[in-house]
Order: sequence, then structure tokens, then C-alpha cells
Amino acid sequence: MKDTQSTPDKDQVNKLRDSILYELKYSLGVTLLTASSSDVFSALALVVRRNQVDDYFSTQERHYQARKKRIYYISMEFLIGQSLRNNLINQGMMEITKAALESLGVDFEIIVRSEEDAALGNGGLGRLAACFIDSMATLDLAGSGHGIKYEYGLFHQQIQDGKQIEKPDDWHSAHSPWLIEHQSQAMIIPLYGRIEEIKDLQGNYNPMWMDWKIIIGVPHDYLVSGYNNNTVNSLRLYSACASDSFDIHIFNHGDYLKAVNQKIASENISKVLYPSDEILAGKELRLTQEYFLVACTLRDVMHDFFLHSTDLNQLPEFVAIQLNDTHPALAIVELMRILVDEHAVDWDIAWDLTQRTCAYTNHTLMPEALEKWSVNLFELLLPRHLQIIYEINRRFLLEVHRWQPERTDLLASMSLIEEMPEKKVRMAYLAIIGSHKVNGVAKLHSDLIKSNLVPDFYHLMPEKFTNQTNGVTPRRWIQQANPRLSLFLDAHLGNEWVTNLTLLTKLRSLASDRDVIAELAEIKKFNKLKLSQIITRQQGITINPDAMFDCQIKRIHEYKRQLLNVLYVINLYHRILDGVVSIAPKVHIFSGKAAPGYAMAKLIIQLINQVALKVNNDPNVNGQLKVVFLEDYKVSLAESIIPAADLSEQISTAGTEASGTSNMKLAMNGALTIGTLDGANIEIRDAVGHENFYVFGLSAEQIAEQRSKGRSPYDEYASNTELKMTVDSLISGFFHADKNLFYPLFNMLVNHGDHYFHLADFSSYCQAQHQALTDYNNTYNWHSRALNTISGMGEFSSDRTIRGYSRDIWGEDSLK
Ligand code: 26Q
Repeated sequence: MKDTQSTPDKDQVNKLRDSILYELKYSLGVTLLTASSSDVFSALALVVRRNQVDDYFSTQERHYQARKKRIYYISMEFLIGQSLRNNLINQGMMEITKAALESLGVDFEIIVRSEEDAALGNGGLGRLAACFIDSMATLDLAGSGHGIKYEYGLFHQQIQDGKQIEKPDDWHSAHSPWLIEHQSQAMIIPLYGRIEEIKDLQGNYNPMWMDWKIIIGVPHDYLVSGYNNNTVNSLRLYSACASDSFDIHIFNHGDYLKAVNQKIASENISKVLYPSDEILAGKELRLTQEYFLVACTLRDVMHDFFLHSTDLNQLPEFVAIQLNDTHPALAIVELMRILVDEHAVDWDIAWDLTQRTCAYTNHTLMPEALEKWSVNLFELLLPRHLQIIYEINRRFLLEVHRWQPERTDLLASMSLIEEMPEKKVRMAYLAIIGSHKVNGVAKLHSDLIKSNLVPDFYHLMPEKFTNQTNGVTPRRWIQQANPRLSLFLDAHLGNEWVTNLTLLTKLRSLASDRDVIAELAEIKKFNKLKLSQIITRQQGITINPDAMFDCQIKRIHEYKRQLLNVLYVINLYHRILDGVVSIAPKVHIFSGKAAPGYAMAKLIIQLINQVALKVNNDPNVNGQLKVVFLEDYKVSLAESIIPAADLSEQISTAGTEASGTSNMKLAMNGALTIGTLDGANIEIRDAVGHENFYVFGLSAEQIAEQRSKGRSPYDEYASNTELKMTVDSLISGFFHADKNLFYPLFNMLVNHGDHYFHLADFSSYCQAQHQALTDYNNTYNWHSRALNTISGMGEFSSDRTIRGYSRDIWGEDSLK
């Protein structure tokens, strides 16, 4: 069933309608009359999935026959969001479905919106993984995603009295129509236990891992359709359950409660996604999750490989394993264990095969975000893996010594084991030496990996280090999120832009065509109206759709500097009250979640909400300025905000944001950017034209210089009256009766070093903001620049990124 024309074929519509009714009746046990929206959603999703299944089998067969290299993208997070609309688009079923639902008297939009987001990720890293599997299918790569089927995804955020409250996200995965459970492919994963030091018949040291406990991994396939190409790949999500045989042992000894408790403990492994990003929670359960994912995936890898060959020397020809950050870095160790212990491969050969198979993507430069796991924890959980890590390290340090015999300091600084204050395994170092390629996610980031993060590793093995600038899928972020812009692009460029986004450059010739610009302005206006309705529904705030929509939507973090944005808002508010400025109406929109244990980030949310309360209700502001914090940021909400944005806030301290991806989504949808020279902002600015990007702030180099020579935030604060007045109002009782409430923010800025340079960048940020607001008054010019921005964004499709990975990391043949 595929759309071949714009008015869908009647027979096909009828067939689809009958299929929906069939699923309603026989899978869900309801009739159309008694069905809820979510029943209709499920029925439709089951029909769509049935179409995908046929294509899935033929794709797998075709890839197998072609002996394609298989890409295993391992990630602790896949932030999918909703799937129905995306699958309808990629499967070419959109028009037929709309017609079929209409014939049933059902509202298409209501059905599509009733789908719960699959929020199996925190933010950028997880959403990148979701964009990548879309692109791999669209490019017909034999590429699958491998992750955990968390029972609870990222928490729901509620705002009560301005404060973030977390609520569990039970996404009812057991009933998801998209997941196909494969009990019959359940796999056995050993954990805990001890090492028996024994020798084999030849007298060689042959340690045995004994007395382990068993966890069962059950794979679930979520099918991933390529765009309009009949390719269907899979995202395999593993869930953990207890093993019966293991339980029986305890049951037989009569300890029923202990047995049940152990069963619960095993099932806890896939219970919940850890909700922190960039700040680490060194918990045993998290390490167990990481190992569980890796162990399950590698069983699939070996199974698939042996379908092609029994010669393990061919492993790197048939398999590429991509590690999404260090979270799955144990894949390197597990692969070594499988090769050496289970297949008796010689260590050196096994190591060579492992390195040629694995590659590692780094997503962070911040030292506090680098994963390190206590050696004691390893010993308890994975004793054999710890031994293997020690052996990898021993050989590696010999190599370091041969390389720089004089530099004995390197033996400690480059060791996989950190000694002080507690013995820990440095996962990034393990990932680097066990991989043949290490990439950053934007040019600046990849340069900083080499110069700042791991310079010694770079000097020892320079050929390993590469860059793959992130991208996002235009199927979701333009076609699905912004259907009007999508039609506009179809009309002016033809439909090819969807898979060849560089065609957007052709728009440049239209940037002075008044009719075209008016059309684009109309689209933006429509999207802003829709968002205003959502804001009014959620917050009861009325918004002027002609106001400039200034959006900062991302996780709440000090380094992302939502606080800088609020400080500007406070300053603007004071200036409006003082009658210093009369501005074009403006709305500052914020959305994002803070890690539940991150007090400072939560306080920033509270500040935004208190400022919003004050500003929005102040009659003296006269509607010129509004502040909105939209609660429960998630993929589907992003799809509503992004098409409506006029200005995109990308204001992280230079050198801290690895890439950013919302910067790309917003710019492709015609927002101009205000931003620092950080992450992918630099490349975006070059691509869209410097005149369409409000740059401000210190460069990464200047930040590094100031960090090393020392600065005085107190002097910055005290010597700038505007800044002082703004920062002082945090503790004046102006925004909250409790003067002490925001003192920690004040204190961090003024007395505790302002680690992220809010104060240093404040003036230059205000100037850039002022310029943007002035420019916004020239409506025609603004929209013409928006068109130029869109036209420059072609290179930020994740299709381009995946082609880059194929060419530079997985081998060109993976694309054929
Ligand atoms: C690690 C160990 C224990 C618990 C949690 C974690 C953890 C979880 C998630 C650590 C980090 C993350 C997420 C990081 C992340 O999203 N990074 C972002 O990746 C994007 C895609 O490359 C970049 O665009 C962003 O710049 C980067 O911040």
C-alpha cells in the first residue's frame, strides 16, 4: 500500500480501512463505535507494522545475499518520540491513511497525537541515535540500532509553584504496537561470580569464570523504515528478565522470598533510564545496564556473523560496531572475551580484530562527564572483564613506554586505570585504544579532543582521530514537524530535497522574490499561531503571534546557560519599566528538563518561572515582553516549537557544547541564530552566512586563556552597572518573597568563579539580542534572511553524517 499519486486510489483506501477495522476487532477486541483514540491508533499502527514486516524480511534477505557489512550502532539511548506519522511518511502511506480515517469519521490529527512518545533517551545523544537509524535505513545500509527496552523512559516533568517535579514515564512498552518480542531468541548473560585460576592440558594459564548468576535478555524489534525505498531495518531493544533455572536452585532450597527478590533484581536491569546527562551517577545498576546491552548485542553480532563465515579473521569485513559515547565501551572487552575465551583466538589476533571492528564517538569534553567505574565494582560484577582490561592495559603501557621511554609520567596519565583517590577504569581511554577510529561530533569539538582532552593519545595514534559533524533527519525535522514548509519546498524544489538536502541551496535565488518571502512569512505565522494555542492551553498565557518567538529548548544545564538568557530578560524588563526602551513585542520561550539531582539546574527552572510570573502579569510591560516555560519537553513538543521559532538560542560557553543538534533543527525551519562560537554553531554560521547569525561572546580559545590566567567575576559584576543591577535583582526579593531563594545562583556568579562565564559574556550577549530585536522590525528583510538560512542548511542532514561514517569509519563498501 503506497501513495502513488496525491489523490489516493479508492480501492487502496478501502483496503486500508478494512484492515484497520479488522485489527480493531480481532487484535483489540473493540468495534469502531466503542474504540478510543488510542485503540484506533493501535489498530492503525498494527496495519502499518504489517506493511513494514514484509519489507523487513525482504531487506534482510537482500542484505544477506549481498554479503553486506552490518553496522551495529550501540547506544544506551534512542530518543524516538512518536512513530506513527514518521512511518506513514517513510512508507508512503500518508494520503491513503488520511482518506481511510476520514471514511471512518475519525480525526487523523487526534489519532496521531494520541501516541505516547517513546522517550528512551535524555537529549542530544539519544535523539542523534534516532536520526541515525532513520538515515541508515534511508541510505539502505545494513545498519541496526541496539539499545535497552526501558520500562520507564525519561521522567515526565511537571511544574508546581515554579518548581520541577518528576513523574514516572510508564510508556506501556508491553503494549506498544511497534515492538515485536522475540522470546525464542532470548539470550543468557552471566554476571557476578569469581575467577578460578587454572591451567589447561598444555599447562597454559586458562582462567575460568565460575559461579556467575544468569540474566536473560529478550530482544524486541522496532522496525525502522527508510524513506520511500522499501528498506526496513531494525532497532533491537533488549529487556532483562530472571532465569528460571537460576531461580529453581534457590526455590529447591526452600527460600521462596529470596528467589522472588532475586527475580525482581534481575528485572530491574531494564526498569528505568538514568535521567542524568553530562553529570555522572556511578551506580552499580547503571554499569550492569551497560554490560547487559553490550553482552546482548554481541550475541547478535556473533550469530549474524556466523551466518556468513566461520573464519573469525573475517570479522571486520562483515561487522562494524559503533559505540555511542563510552556507555557501551565494554563491547571492546566483551568481544575480546568471546574471541579469546570462547573461540580460543590468540590474544594479538583478537586485539587486532577487535580494534578493526569497533569505533567510538565522543560527545563531551567536560571532564566531569567522562565515565569512570570503580575497579571494586568491576571485580564484583565482571571479574573476567576486569582481568581482560588489566591485560589490555599492561600491553598498552608497554607500547607507551616503547614510544616515549623517557616520559615515565605517561604511564600513570595514560593508564586505563586511574589510581587516586580510588582505583577506577577510565572508559574513554579504553574506548580509544580498542577502536580504529575516534570521532568528535563537530569540527571544533574534534579539534579540542585532540588538543585538550587526550593530546597524548592523539600524538601516539594521530590517524585514529576524525570528525563527523552531527546532522538531523529532514524527514522528522522538516517533513513531519513542518508540513507547510515541506509543501513550500516541494513546490519550489521538487520532492528530492527530502533525500538530498543540499538542494536547499537553490532557494537562495528566491531570497529577493517578494511573493516567495511572503509565502514563507505566512508559513511561520501559521506555525506560531499553532504554538500560541498550545501555550494558551498549557499555561493560560496569551501570546501575540506577531511577537518575535525567541526559543531556548534543550536540557537545563549551567554550561548551556539558560541563566544568561534569563539575565538578559531581567535586564530588558528593567529597561522597559524604566522607559529606556520600547521594543517590538517579544516572547522568550524555554523548555527542557533538569536532572533530578541537579540542584542548580532546578533552581534555574524556578527562576525562569518566577520571572515569567512577574513579567507576564505586570501591566507596565503592556504585553511587550512575555516569558514562557513549556513543561515536559520531549520530541513531540519540540516538533511544535521548532517550526514556530524566529530566533534560536545557542548560547553555551564556547568549548563546552560538543555539537548541539537543536541549533540545526531550528535553523532548517527558518529561525535565525543567536549564538556563541561553539560546537556546530561555527559550521552553521559559515553555512548560512554570517549576516544571518548573531554571534557574541568569548571564543573557546579566549575562554581557555582566561581560565588559565584567572579572572575576577566579582570585578566584572561590580564594574558594570547594568549587569550589577540585573544580578542584584536575583536577591532583592523582586522575583520571590524569599530573598534567599536564588542566592545560590547569585553566589555562583559573583563569589564562586562563574565557571561558565555568564558575567563575561553578558554585555556582548545583550548587544547581539538588541541587534536581533531591531532587525526583526524589518519583517521582509527578516524573512528573506530566514530563507537564506534554510538554504544554507543542506549539509546538516543526518544522511550526510551517515555517509561520512560509512566512508571514513565503516568502509565505503557498507554503503553499496
Ligand atoms: C553516563 C553514565 C551514567 C549515567 C548517565 C550517563 C550519561 C547519559 C547521557 C552521560 C551523558 C549523556 C548524554 C550526553 C549528550 O546528550 N550529549 C550531547 O550529544 C549531542 C549529540 O552528539 C551533542 O550535540 C551535544 O552537544 C552533547 O551535549
